[in-house]
Amino acid sequence: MKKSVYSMCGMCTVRCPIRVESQDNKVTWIEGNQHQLGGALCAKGTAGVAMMNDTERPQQPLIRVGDRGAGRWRKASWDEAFDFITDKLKTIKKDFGPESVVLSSRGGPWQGMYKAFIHAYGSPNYTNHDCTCGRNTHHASLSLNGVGRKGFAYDIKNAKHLVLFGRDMFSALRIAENNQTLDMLENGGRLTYVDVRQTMTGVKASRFFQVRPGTDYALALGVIHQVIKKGYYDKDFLDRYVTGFEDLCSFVEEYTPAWAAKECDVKEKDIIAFVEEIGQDRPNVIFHPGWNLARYNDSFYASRAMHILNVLMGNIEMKGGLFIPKGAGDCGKKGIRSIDCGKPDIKRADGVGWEYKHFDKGPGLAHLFFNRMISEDPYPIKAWIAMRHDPFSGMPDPEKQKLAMDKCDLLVSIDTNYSEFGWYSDIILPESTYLERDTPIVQQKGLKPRLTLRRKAVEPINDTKSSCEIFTTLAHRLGLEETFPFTNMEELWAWQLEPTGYTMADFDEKGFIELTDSPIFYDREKLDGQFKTPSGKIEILSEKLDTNNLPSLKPFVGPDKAPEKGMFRLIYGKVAIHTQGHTTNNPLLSELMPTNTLWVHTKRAKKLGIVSGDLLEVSSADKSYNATVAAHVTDHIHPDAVFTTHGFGKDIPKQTRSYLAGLSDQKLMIGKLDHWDKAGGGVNLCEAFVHVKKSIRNTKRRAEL
Ligand SMILES: Nc1nc2c(c(=O)[nH]1)N[C@H]1C(S)=C(S)[C@@H](COP(=O)(O)OP(=O)(O)OC[C@H]3O[C@@H](n4cnc5c(=O)[nH]c(N)nc54)[C@H](O)[C@@H]3O)O[C@H]1N2
Ligand SMILES: Nc1nc2c(c(=O)[nH]1)N[C@H]1C(S)=C(S)[C@@H](COP(=O)(O)OP(=O)(O)OC[C@H]3O[C@@H](n4cnc5c(=O)[nH]c(N)nc54)[C@H](O)[C@@H]3O)O[C@H]1N2
Ligand code: SF4
Ligand SMILES: [Mo]
Repeated sequence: MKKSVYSMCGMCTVRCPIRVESQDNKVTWIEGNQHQLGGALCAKGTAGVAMMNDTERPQQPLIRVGDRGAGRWRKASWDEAFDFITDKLKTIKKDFGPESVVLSSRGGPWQGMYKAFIHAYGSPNYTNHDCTCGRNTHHASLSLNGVGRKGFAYDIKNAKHLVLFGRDMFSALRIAENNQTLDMLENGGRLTYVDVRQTMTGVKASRFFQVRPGTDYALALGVIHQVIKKGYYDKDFLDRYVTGFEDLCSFVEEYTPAWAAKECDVKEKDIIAFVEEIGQDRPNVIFHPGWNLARYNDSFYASRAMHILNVLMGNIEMKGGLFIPKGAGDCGKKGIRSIDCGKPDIKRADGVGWEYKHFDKGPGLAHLFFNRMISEDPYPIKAWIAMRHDPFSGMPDPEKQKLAMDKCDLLVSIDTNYSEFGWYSDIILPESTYLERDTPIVQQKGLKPRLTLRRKAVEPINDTKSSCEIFTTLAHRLGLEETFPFTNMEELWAWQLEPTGYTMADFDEKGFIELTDSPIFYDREKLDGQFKTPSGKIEILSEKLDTNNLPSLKPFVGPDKAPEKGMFRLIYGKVAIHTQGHTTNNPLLSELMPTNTLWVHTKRAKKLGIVSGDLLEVSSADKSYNATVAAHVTDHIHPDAVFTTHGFGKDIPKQTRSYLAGLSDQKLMIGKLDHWDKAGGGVNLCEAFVHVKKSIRNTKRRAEL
């Protein structure tokens, strides 16, 4: 039978809208939803079928029989798997209290369901991946604007100038954003790109700054200085909605473009010319606060500087600028119901909310659990459930994490693949791939808010279940029906839609329900109340930071120095054909890019006697971990750094295509769990250094092996 469904791609967390055709339970076609993406998809999006059909993914629940990490498993029925987990969770609750269970997930629109599960069980310890992703940027926005990093969206298409600091968007894709940027460029808009190396985005840019690693904050301060000096800011907006501008003016006085140029290894005249451009293009200039610049010591302050630059441009709540995402209420409509449960009134084990009072308590900070698990302070942690999260790939120093995880009686991985954490865990619950599962309905905020959902294109081809089924069943077995008051998807959808007046049939035409016909902008004269700070204004000086002994305007210090001469800073990034660590074993994508390499600057390579293709030995700063990878010698990287693509160096024999292929950046980041930004909370992943030398293993011999 032929079928066509609207759904959402699941090959990365962008979740592009798609349409999938199938015949006799086989997927025959995937394309981007014509109504939103005009059919476009990225290479990963088209590799979804290969993932679904891959036999190197878990195909039924698996219970560990050997030692942790030994890779010996026995197949189990779902009934047995649910019993295994619920029995252990009941015993742990009885012996250690419900707070001794942590649940981590990869955030996203369904995290409310996972959070509700762990809260209903009685633990406050929900966490997510964001300490290694956008936490600094999030906290920077909160401290300034009173709303987090998702409190603003960007109307790139209508902008005149997009400024990206290490936001390599044409590798680290979001299709809609890429399309908007291409439209902006076609309309004559400018793109300024800042990175420590040349990238897919840099080559499309009208201006490129190759900076010394970790100096974005200096560049931003130099730009702010010049913007203020030239008067290229929106005085009316500042008067109306912003406090602390005078303090900013005196703070940046010493940070001249000449100073910034020296710190960043760029030319003063280029900074001045750039400021002239944004002077012409404002207010339609967008500074993206980025992600990767958010992983250095001072990234919280670098991100704050980006947010401040947006404020100076006066680009908030306008076409071609930043806008506040709108929801059902803004359309005069009632919102959907979502699974929810209040947080238990117990201290979090990561210290967020009591020891660290200025951080968002929602997901806390995942890296702060590990030391506390080892010391059992404030209480022991006895179970870790990882839902669509691989702490051993997404967070540094997996060996240290294992010491903490060994304190647990139960490690659960809910994953579509074997993750590095899953391989070490006690039980793997295989989730059906995105093509084989339904999800709850979600609201997508924006200028035109909408309701959408993922719907299965085919029935699961293996003995797998959706996370919604998994959490609902676990909840029912643990007596938590009050939080999960439904038994199947149809009941859940009906319960969610009930207040809205819409029905499931309303999704049929386009795959989503638009809550309004035309974009909603707020009146710029009436933005009071939109900034959720104590004063209701955008606060350049934050009282919350002050009471936590943190400056609002921090003098530039610069990144860490290499501990020894000759070492390199290890930086990393994404490529357009892989997602984090979980597509390197995909049958199609592994063919397109089977391994990573290490980029080394030509001059440094020459000194080391390295040419492209040579095998290199790369060691962690303390030399306790070594790996071998091929060199990519290039002029297009700052000489202080080496660069690799994240997601390789996997150690899971069951995944034959990615097994030991390439280099793992996170395994080289020894000690980095304890190296984090006290103001922003993010892990300083980019402050890691490595030793690099030519390997004694020659390429020819390796090829023969
Ligand atoms: N060294 C280093 N560390 C990094 C990064 C880096 O580049 N280098 N990147 C950082 C960034 S930006 C992020 S966001 C984090 C990401 O860190 P993680 O969130 O841990 O990484 P992901 O690979 O997105 O997903 C984790 C797991 O989800 C599984 N998964 C994928 N799809 C599904 C699904 O549909 N259902 C279920 N149940 N599981 C699924 C994958 O198989 C994978 O095992 O890592 C961060 N850490
Ligand atoms: N194809 C693909 N797309 C993705 C993802 C994916 O895994 N694959 N992941 C998604 C996720 S979770 C995220 S968070 C985003 C990440 O999106 P981005 O942050 O844009 O992506 P990255 O590739 O991690 O990092 C971008 C760049 O930062 C540079 N960089 C390193 N140090 C510095 C510095 O000191 N200054 C500056 N200016 N640049 C520096 C690196 O060289 C790299 O080119 O991408 C999302 N999109
Ligand atoms: S960017 Fe590519 S992989 Fe990610 S959701 Fe969109 S189509 Fe899928
Ligand atoms: Mo991320």
